[in-house]
Amino acid sequence: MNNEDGYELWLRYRQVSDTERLAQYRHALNSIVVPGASATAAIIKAELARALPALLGVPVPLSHEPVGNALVVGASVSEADRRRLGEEGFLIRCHQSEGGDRIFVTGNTDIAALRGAFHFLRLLQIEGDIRGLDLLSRPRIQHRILAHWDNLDGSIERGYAGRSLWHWEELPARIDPRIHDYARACASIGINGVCLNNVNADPRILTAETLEKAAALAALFRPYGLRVYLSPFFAAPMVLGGLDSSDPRDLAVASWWQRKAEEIYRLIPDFGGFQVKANSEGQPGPQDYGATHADGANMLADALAPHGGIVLWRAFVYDVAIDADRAKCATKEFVPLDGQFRPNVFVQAKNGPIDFQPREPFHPLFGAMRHTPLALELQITQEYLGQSVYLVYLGEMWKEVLESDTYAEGPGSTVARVVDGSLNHHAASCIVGVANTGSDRNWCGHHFAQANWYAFGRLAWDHTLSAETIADEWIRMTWSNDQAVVNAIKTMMLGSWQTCVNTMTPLGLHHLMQEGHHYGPDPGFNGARRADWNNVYFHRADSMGLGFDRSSTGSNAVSQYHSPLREQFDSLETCPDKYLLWFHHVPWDYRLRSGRTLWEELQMRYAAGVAGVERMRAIWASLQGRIDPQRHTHVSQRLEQQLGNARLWRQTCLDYFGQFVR
Ligand code: BDP
Repeated sequence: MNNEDGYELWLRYRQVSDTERLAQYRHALNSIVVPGASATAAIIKAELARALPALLGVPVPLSHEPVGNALVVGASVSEADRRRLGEEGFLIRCHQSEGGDRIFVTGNTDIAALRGAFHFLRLLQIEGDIRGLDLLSRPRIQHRILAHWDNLDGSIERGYAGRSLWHWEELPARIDPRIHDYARACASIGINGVCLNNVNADPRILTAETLEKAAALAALFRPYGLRVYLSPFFAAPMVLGGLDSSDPRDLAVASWWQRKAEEIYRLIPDFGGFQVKANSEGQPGPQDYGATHADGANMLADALAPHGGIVLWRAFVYDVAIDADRAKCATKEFVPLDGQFRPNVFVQAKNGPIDFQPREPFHPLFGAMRHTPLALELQITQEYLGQSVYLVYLGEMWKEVLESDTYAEGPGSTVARVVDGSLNHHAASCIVGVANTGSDRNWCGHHFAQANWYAFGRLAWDHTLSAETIADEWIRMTWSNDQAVVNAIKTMMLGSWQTCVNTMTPLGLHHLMQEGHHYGPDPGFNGARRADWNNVYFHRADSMGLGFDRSSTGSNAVSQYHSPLREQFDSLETCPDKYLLWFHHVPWDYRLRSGRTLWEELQMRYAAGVAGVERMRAIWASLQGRIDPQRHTHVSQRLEQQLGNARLWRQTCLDYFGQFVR
């Protein structure tokens, strides 16, 4: 078996192994016709010309007219379909004609046809049945954005896979050809936006010089259906424009942003918009002038609106003056502003109310702002989940969030329905994933971290897909179609998130990671300037028990959830185990549903974290010889490291918490 380095991601296009399927595909695909002449059509042609001969093991010529049974890919649909498909939706349909059978992949635009082409290729890659195809697929969420926390110096905040792919210093004169492969990968899973820079923004992102660089990337991305977004620095009018204020209510400030927007759109006519971190962790914002988040967001929205741009205004704020419980701050700040935002503003919240922890309950904001479209921000890069050492499949975690019922409009008011706009009848919708890509040869540091990039795109397109279906596709494309291999890897992936939760923060614990870099355990950490940057703030261990009391007798964060969740979370008896220590300070000898005391359960969970990694390691070892040696060794080494770290977590946390147990 040839060594592989992971560069090809899920677009490996190895020859189909099932002989019946292979015969079926060879029969159906004598020729390819891509009638379009656009840059996107050229990308479709190149992809099919690369993929089909490799998958089928025979030449599949591109021709102007169908020869024999043919695949026809391009933008042309009937009037009736036109409306159903929207801009990016596609159809894949079989037709019989005299000259031969045809498979048509069509949509309203060439971009839609590109999406359909990748979908069709996926069917072959997973060795599915393509006879009698008749399918329509359109995205459930309109803006599906990868957010890169890349800095202009090439470093990546919370990046664990090398340096920035953009090579800012070389742009615009030279564009790394690798970026085409990045764009292909994004296009293949339906991502349609790329925010180029860190939310902790460098003001220089908006200089004329940097905008030229961004424009070069935007030009590359355009035919792949990817729009560019930027994270501006809110005080840019002062830093770059020499104004003496950045107050959003100041007309000179607003007109500076208008001119900046005009400059951007001259260079990037399809610019997506701004993602803004303001008045958060030291970033400047409207509150510096006594103005509100709505004032700030609206000013930027007004500058972008004439050009069709949007503002993603982040709700990651936790000002102690608002509430001593960090989990409550964002909802308290933003709910009073509901209804005040311009139509092209999204308020963007992380999945949970604290900060991308291994597990959190969903962010209560999702059930609390019906007049404002809410964007969901997920973190693909595993900042708090073992970085590029841990094997953690995040598809399951994201499904849990998406399927969480907010009860905002009664049962069935899931986070997914809030985010896709259907619950509150918003036409606009958006989901953002903090990217885990970098210059490492395998893109994501860990071969299995590629699955999270993949899963983000697939769920962003269709959040009704199951985590298992997505894993199945990814495994077949990335590793093997051998059913035994697929089953083994799926078993590893589907338990991996819970293993990570058990390893680090079982039963609703959160934020026990080492300061700064957030890898490894440090439950006793208490040296930070702010109370809520200390780990002891989050777990509150004492001789009485463990956990943050957010019940009605504590911080009352439960009140930010709708009934019946509020009551369910509020009571120790009904609060789900997985959130127990999130919402309650629980006595050490309290008996859980398992019959074990809290202290016993905690020991059991930390042991389960270690056992989970041991299990993955054993399964992986059993696959030796069925996976190429290079990737097999790489993953084995990572699992070994993960196991060491899981043991450290168990020991450190049990030693630490054990001190309090009487
Ligand atoms: C935290 C990260 C920090 C980010 C921040 C954010 O540690 O690097 O800047 O989130 O999302 O989790 O703004």
